[in-house]
Amino acid sequence: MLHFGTPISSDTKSSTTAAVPFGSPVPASGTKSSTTAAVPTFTILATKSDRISKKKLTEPKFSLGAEFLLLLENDWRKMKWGAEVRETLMESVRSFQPAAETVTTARVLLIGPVGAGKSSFISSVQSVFSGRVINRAMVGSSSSTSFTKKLRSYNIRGAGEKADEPTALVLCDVMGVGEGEGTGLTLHDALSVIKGHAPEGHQFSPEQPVGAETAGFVRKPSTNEKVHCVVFVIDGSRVGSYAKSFGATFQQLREHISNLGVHQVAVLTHVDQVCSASRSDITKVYRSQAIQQAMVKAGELLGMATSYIVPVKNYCSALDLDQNTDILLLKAVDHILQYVNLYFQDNSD
Ligand SMILES: Nc1nc2c(ncn2[C@@H]2O[C@H](COP(=O)(O)OP(=O)(O)OP(=O)(O)O)[C@@H](O)[C@H]2O)c(=O)[nH]1
Ligand SMILES: [Mg+2]
Repeated sequence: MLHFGTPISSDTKSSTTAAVPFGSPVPASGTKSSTTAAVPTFTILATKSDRISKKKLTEPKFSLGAEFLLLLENDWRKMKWGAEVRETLMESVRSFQPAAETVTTARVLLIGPVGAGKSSFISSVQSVFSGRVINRAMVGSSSSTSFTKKLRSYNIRGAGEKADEPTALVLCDVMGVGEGEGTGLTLHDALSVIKGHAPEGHQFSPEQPVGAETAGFVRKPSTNEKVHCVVFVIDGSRVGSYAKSFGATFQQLREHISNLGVHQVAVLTHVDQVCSASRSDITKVYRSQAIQQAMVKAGELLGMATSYIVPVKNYCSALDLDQNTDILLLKAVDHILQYVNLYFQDNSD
């Protein structure tokens, strides 16, 4: 059985390298170059009797999770907001079809540390299509053990009057990856899900890896049953304090997943806790230097260029939908679907 930390055999490694289409660890300088263009000027939003020295303005001190008050003058990633943008994105997701004749739905797996917001992301995307905030995938509270224990697949669809409007998107929820060995999802089980061997509803247990003896084991999964894209979900407010072992775990996982020809992207959650200005106005998300830096940190953790990472604010405490929060979530889905179709392009004969 493969655990995180198990060395990758030389065979796997060589073919992995050949198959890895992206995501080789990005040197800090490379990552920086995509973002430094936006750095020059800052606007101070609140003063808080802050005796801000000149040094602080030019070299802002980054403290993750703290209230951070600096905003860049211009967005470092172009983004449009408003009702029309929301409707266009909704339509684009609704009309999405996997670029493969035999496949009806795109299966997307969310993987990430315990409590990162995987289930919340599924519920939030479902909320956007339902027209109201709902808890589809059960959400826990931040703790050291995963709240989600079973493999659950959610077809994103309209609710109420729009119940007959399913999208071709299926989001798969699994147990979170733990900090220590033997806690949370194992590498073996993560790969079993991606290959389509794990049955729906499978209860994860590090002592009982998915195998031929697992009830409902899918011996020969069809392309429909396999995962077509993996989304790493990282908590932006904790990205600076994750255990060092996570970096090795994720990079090992990424090598194996790339070897299966499955593309990966990442979603940075909890951005409302990284930047207070973005909490009150989510359209500031791409002006926040704290969020920008959290994305760079997430890229370093995952060995992934920041262009693969998108920020989101999940619906957690709000009871009503917000147009711009919807847009950020829909943008994330749109981003994911681009990489889903690369899977079909790569695997079409
Ligand atoms: N403020 C804020 N809280 C969030 C966000 N996303 C998730 N949360 C909260 O984080 C906690 C964990 O969320 P879950 O969705 O259960 O996380 P998970 O990754 O599914 O966790 P496990 O199933 O335990 O691995 C919950 O209390 C959520 O309400 C976010 O974007 N912003
Ligand atoms: Mg969960």
